[in-house]
Amino acid sequence: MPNASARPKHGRRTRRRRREDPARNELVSSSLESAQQCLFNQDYGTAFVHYLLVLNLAPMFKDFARESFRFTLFKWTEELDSVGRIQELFDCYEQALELFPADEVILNSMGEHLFRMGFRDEAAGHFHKALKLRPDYPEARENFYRVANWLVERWHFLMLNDHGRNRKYQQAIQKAVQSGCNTVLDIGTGTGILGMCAKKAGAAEVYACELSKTMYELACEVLTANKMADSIKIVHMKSLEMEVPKDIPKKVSLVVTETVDAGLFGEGIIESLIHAWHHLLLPPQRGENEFQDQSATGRVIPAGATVFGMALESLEIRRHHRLCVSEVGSLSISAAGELRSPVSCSPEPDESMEPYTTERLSRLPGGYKALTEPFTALNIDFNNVQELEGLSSREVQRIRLPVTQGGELDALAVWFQLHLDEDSSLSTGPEEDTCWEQAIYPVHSTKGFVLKPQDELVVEVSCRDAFLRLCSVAVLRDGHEICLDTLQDPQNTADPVSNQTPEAELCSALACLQTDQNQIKDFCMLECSEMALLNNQEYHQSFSSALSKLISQMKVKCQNKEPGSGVQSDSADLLFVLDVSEGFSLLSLIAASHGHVKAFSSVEKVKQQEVLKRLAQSNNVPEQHLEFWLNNMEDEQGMLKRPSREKLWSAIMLDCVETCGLIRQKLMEKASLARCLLEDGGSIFPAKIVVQGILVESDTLLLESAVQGQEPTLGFNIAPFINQFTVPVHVFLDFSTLECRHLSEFVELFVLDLMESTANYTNREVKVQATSAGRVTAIPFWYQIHLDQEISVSTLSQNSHWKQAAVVLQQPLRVQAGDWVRLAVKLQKSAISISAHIENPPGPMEQ
Ligand code: 44T
Repeated sequence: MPNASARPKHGRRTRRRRREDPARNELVSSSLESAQQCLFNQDYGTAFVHYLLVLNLAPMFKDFARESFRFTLFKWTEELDSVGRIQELFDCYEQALELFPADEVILNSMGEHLFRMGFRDEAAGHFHKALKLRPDYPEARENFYRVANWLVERWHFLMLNDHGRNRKYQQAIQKAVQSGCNTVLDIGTGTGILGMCAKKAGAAEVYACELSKTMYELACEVLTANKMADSIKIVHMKSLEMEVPKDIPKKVSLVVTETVDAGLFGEGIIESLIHAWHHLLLPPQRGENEFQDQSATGRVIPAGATVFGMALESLEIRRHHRLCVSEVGSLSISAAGELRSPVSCSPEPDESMEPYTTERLSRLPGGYKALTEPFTALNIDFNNVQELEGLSSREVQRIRLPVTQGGELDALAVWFQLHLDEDSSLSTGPEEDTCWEQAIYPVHSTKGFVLKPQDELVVEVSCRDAFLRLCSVAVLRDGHEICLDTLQDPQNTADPVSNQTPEAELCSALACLQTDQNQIKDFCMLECSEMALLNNQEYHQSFSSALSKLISQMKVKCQNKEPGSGVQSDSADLLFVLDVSEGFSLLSLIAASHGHVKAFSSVEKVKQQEVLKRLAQSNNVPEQHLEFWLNNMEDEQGMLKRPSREKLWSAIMLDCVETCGLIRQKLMEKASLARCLLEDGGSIFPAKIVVQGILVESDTLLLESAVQGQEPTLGFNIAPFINQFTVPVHVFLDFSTLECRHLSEFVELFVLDLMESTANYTNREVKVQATSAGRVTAIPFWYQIHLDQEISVSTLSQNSHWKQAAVVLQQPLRVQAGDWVRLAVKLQKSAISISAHIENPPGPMEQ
């Protein structure tokens, strides 16, 4: 971006002289006139150019023209966006921001474009600036909250609140520096904490690098606040791009890093360390020579890691990665073909696949059953570059694990011990008192496999493409090997769940040896939440019942209106149903399966459409009764337009709640549009949503939201800086396993009537009585989704694909049992905010 401060500034004299220039004045006023004329003619591109000219020549018009200029900019960039002229779009914003560098509306809008284009970091920077300029600007606030989770990931708070981890790192660094490692590089410095530890321990030179722009800027602020801005040199780059002497003057004697994720290698630590050993670190200490000068050799903290694995059964994991049901809302779904979650450790690494997901096993809803003892999957020495380099070419390691408890094999879980040095280590294990999540490698074989106590499970451990991969490949049972290959066609192989005869086992073993590419079955990928939704029978059954009620009501009405026109083949009699759910949804097909219905699905992905078509066929739904709406539509606005025939929709299905637990953006706008498109007697599904919540005391939620306490972190001032990224609404929460004390009953917080425009409000006051004494730190909330008057589903239900959200209060509120708490609940652009106060003096005992 052009640097505004580098531009030549006009002195006063020049300005005055210019203002008096009559030719210039002429140009300004004619351009202004042209701008307005073009605006009137909706020629925004030309209007924009005229405005630029006017405001550059005559800045005194800035206040006068600000509104029209913004309007022109937004219209013009919308046009550029729609035709994909992205570079020009951003050029316009940059020109606009040169004229109005402190215009929060322009900043926010540019942020929105950046965000849509996938530049989250830059987008967030713009939202942040807009918000700093106008803290009460709701659009920027909402945008900022939406991106803050990506920008400064929530684990930063957990890490800084994990005093045990902080202290262990500090001690290990101190020991290394005191033993002579006096030049230090902190790779992935985050808030700057490890680099500051090195400096405080007395290191002569400390360098740090950070890949994320937001974190880099944050670290700079932290260093300044701790008076280390001059003594720690920080660069905004990936360590792999760093060179000596360009970025650091000479090789260092110590690299400190915590660039590890739940699967250990996911942040690229192997690659970073190989590069560091070749380019940034002094040569390693040789042999056991402890008296070698530490300042002349290099080492790494952490020194290495041990990775553990364990096989487990968990219904929660299963339902997010495999299809577990054969019927959904009275549809048979056995003809769906193979459906897979995008988390798969298949032998051919695929860009669209993640090898693992993460869970905190101690908080897994429904718990888990360990099927094997933990086993050591890998040991790695970060101080041995040959070992690091050999990792990716290392042969796949086969491990045989005795099954200790029978159960369905759902996943392999992985955690590790990080050896900071020879004396000290951190563990991320499920049993430890740490906040770290474990890596989960789900098992995909469609039908699952029930392990028995005498079995042995064969697991393959490999490390291609820098990810640690664990794959359950086979089971040894009664001297036979049963293959668990996920790529074979489950319909063509013997069912591994059943007690197979030795012959059948041999057959499946043979099938495993089949390497013909044709055997690799085509599959359709679904997000984990889509898979969980598909497995949610209650949800689909409720929809099916509500739809069937509506359809019969509408049919009766239809017959009353046009007696005698009830011939099924006559498409004039069909009811039209539109499902605008995002992602994969069976609702349109369920509607079509009721007969007399032409349903439109919004499923976009071709493979997913094929699944729906297959299911339509296998469930005897006529092909022409299921259509894909978006195949003919170009833009989202067109989505809710009625069918081409002069017939309005009988039902429109909106999916109102995001998996993360928040109301979908623009829900109420969509609902009001949908209302206009309904035929008389038609309905939106759902008709109404009730937001419910509860007062709780939860320290866990606090620890994940902000750096807690007044004490400086390891003596450094970090909290106020990182806490700028605190977000008041916590998402993806599992209320059923959240450690918390309930301080009230469930309470209705808000009602959204999708069928009624007048019934809605944006602010509501709710009074709730505390049932026991404590500190209200948060208000978890969820939704009762009313499909019609009688039928509803809750996003809190056990089998739901939804998670919950919680408002974390800025200040905990002390309550006594019996106190009335007044909640001010606000809904602004689909975003809920809540503030809580004690009703003081005690209010009337009404609610
Ligand atoms: N892990 C905690 C924290 N980065 C994740 O931009 C640790 C989680 C954890 N910068 C289990 C155990 C633990 N060059 O800000 C990020 C990232 C940056 C780099 C420059 C590079 N090559 C990199 C790589 C990453 O480093 C920061 C931290 S990485 C994420 C750490 C007990 N689960």
